[in-house]
Order: sequence, then structure tokens, then C-alpha cells
Amino acid sequence: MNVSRRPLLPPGPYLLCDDTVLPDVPLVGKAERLLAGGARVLQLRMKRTPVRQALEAARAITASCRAAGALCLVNDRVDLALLSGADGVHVGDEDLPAEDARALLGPDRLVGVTVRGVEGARAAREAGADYVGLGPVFATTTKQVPARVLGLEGLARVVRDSPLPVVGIGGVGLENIARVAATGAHGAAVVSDALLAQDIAERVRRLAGAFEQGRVGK
Ligand code: TZP
Ligand code: MG
Repeated sequence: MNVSRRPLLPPGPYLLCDDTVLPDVPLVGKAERLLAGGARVLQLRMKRTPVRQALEAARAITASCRAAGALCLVNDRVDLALLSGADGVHVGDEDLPAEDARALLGPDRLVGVTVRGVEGARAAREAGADYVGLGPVFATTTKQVPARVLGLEGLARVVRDSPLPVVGIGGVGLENIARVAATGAHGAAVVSDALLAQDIAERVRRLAGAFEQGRVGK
């Protein structure tokens, strides 16, 4: 019997609420705009916010997500995810190992892991992760990534062989999200294309529509 109350990661755009892109707008304001556009999952990425403010933002944005029926995942910080009651955490090579994140979070929250290929996805599954973030799919300036660009073919190959749902990340925006979806990827992580749009909520709606159009079998 499956006794876990862990939510499923919604398919489609996976929006990052990031403090390095559009730094003058508070995180809570960015989250509101992303949610107003119908975002179903937000990842709160706080690379430059002092920890007390980060905790406050995590608590407020978790509450906003819950009210909107969206999931809130915290990047890097298992402690902030736990304290804010967020739906989970996303960890990479410089964060707590996935198995330790899982041990701290218990069975009812999501653990996502950044990987660079199929081997990483298999290891993430062994470690108790629910999904993997894979990238960079395209070149990006939002983050310096110590790995080569995968392209759509590289993404498709990992999607085919991964034992976990794959969220593509890096350089994804309105112009290419349908092609990311067409690889069979479960999700597409978007940072700057949404946050730098004139109308963030409208951009999120368009990203979701384009993802849906690109989905395999549609
Ligand atoms: N991890 C891999 S690429 C990336 C992260 C956080 C940033 C992607 O940003 P953008 O602006 O969507 O290309
Ligand atoms: Mg990290």
C-alpha cells in the first residue's frame, strides 16, 4: 500500500522564482505574477537573499502557492523547505545529497535533483528522488553550468532512458518550449524568459499553452 501523501510534480512549465533575475522586484511580487499566470509549480531560487529574509520569503510564497493550488519547491536549502512547509526541495552537486534530503524531508515531500545524463538519473532514483532537472538544454547566461549544452537530441535521449520524470532546464523560453515538450520531457524549467517578460503572467499562460501544443501525441 502506498501510504505516502507526496504530491505529483505537475507536467508543463516549471517556473523559477529567482532573486538574481530582475533583482529589484521582491520575490513575493515575482511569485504573485507567476501564479497569476497559472503557474502550477514554482521553484524558489535564492542565491543572494540573506537567510532570514529567505525564510520569510519561503513562508510567504509557500502560502501563496498553496492558495493558488500550485507547488512550491525550494532550491538548495532543505532547512528552508522544512521550516516553510514547502512541497519539496531541489538539490544539485553543491547541496545536500539527495538521500540525505529525503531522510530529512520524509516521504511526503518532493525531492528533485540536477543531473547531467542517464547515469545521474538512475542514481537520483536510487537516492529517493522524484524527478530530475537536466540541462543545460540550450545555452544560457543565467547560470554558469560546468557541462556541455545537450540540445534537444541530448534531452530526448535522456528522457527516453531516465527512470524518473525529466525537467529540461537552460535557455528554455516561449520560442522553444514546444520543442522541449515534444521530446517527452515532463517539464520545462524557465527562468529569465518569464521573469524578464513585460507581462509575466501573460508569458506564463503562453508558455503553458505552447508546452501543451508540443507534448508528444498532441
Ligand atoms: N540550472 C541550469 S541552467 C539554469 C539553472 C538554474 C538557469 C536557466 O536559466 P534560463 O534563464 O531559463 O536560461
Ligand atoms: Mg543547488
